[in-house]
Amino acid sequence: MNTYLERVLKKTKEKNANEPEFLQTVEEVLTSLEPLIDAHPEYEQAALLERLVEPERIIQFRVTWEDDNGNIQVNKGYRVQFNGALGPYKGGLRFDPSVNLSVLKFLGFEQIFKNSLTTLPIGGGKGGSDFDPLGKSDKEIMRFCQAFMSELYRHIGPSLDVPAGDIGVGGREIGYLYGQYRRLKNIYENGVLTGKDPVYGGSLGRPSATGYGALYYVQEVMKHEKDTVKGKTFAISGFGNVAWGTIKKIAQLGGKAITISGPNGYVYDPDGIITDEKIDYLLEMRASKDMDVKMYADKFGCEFFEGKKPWDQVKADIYMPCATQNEVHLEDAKAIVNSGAKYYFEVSNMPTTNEALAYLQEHGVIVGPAKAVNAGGVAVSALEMTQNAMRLAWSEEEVDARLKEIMQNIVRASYEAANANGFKDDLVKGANLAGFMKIADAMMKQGIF
Ligand code: 2IT
Repeated sequence: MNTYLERVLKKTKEKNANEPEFLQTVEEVLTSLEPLIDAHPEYEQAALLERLVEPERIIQFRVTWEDDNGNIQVNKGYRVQFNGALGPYKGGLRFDPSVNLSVLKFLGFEQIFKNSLTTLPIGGGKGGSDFDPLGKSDKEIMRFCQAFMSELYRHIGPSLDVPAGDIGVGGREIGYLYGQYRRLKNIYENGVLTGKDPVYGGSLGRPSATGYGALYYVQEVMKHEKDTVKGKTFAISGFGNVAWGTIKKIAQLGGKAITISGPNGYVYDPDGIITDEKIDYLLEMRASKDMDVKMYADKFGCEFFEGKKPWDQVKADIYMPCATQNEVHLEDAKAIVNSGAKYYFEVSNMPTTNEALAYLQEHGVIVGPAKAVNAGGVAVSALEMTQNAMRLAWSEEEVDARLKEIMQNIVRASYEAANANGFKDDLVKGANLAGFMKIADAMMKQGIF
């Protein structure tokens, strides 16, 4: 391996030894960049990679709130402002008990490359809390969001850092967060957050953008393979906003999603999640306090497999994890290869361990990486920022047309970067290379700091 790359990887591992998720993504990304690092010795002189793997700023704070029983609760709050070379820091907020600095640094690092791939002017960031929304009342959610924003508001702004949603943060939470921001700053600055309801400046089509965008990516790859979505079966994990948009667009394109999953098991629906009733029920389930995927099995009379994941159980033409990180391990990858599936598209962030990803690719499965496949969400967020800055609202059709074009360009740019660097049609390496080129260029031009 390139000696500079090797040295930076080793040093990063030493310096962040207690951050496994972050190291996983750094290793995956940096090892893809070798041809570009070889071709640009000036990067080493400018310590470009050392700077790239170190967040520009991390804010960590205490969030104190009162639950419905009058007890005082304390959580950790974070914002990682990872890289601002291409624009204001941009990325979601995740509220989940698994949130820690390693998880947010992995998400923030991925976000830099994803946001670069959209070609829109946004840097990379991520934030959140170890707060667990499960079983919380609406008032508790509101009080938590207000407490969280009471510290965060001084670190963000429409030209500084623009958070959005992620796991555990949807339209309702964004509303409470924005209300508190407006109250504290005494200004109408709705470009500070994206994923808002359209009634106060949210973009039409933002809730479905990640899932729809993923399918536009899938369509473009399948076109390259002279193949089509129509008639294909899809194994999906998760049942939140991202899975919903993905499943809805699969149905529109004549495909059939046959699984969904939650933390405690998966549901197999051989008839497919194709009717409006079934698709709408996903949203209802998500909005319920229990957020239990088993509700779907009970309602539509299909089987729930407790403690199991769809990967090694269900045969499908296309696999699309839509839940969370590290949900597909080596043994799952083996099962997917054995099923004879030709395609695997990551939709959730880093759903695949590095060894599982390598196994899939070595065995001829076409892999679309999360930072490219799910970029439609943040792309429409960037469109929301533009609409807010211009004080206008585009129609849903207009937003969707732009989303489609952005996703098609990401596929083209990925093939191009892969093939120009000797990795034939490798969409994983291609996405890393294409994303990196713009960031590196911008960082070099902005001087050393
Ligand atoms: O992972 C992601 O790209 C998101 N959670 C959305 C980020 C955004 O700013 O819309």
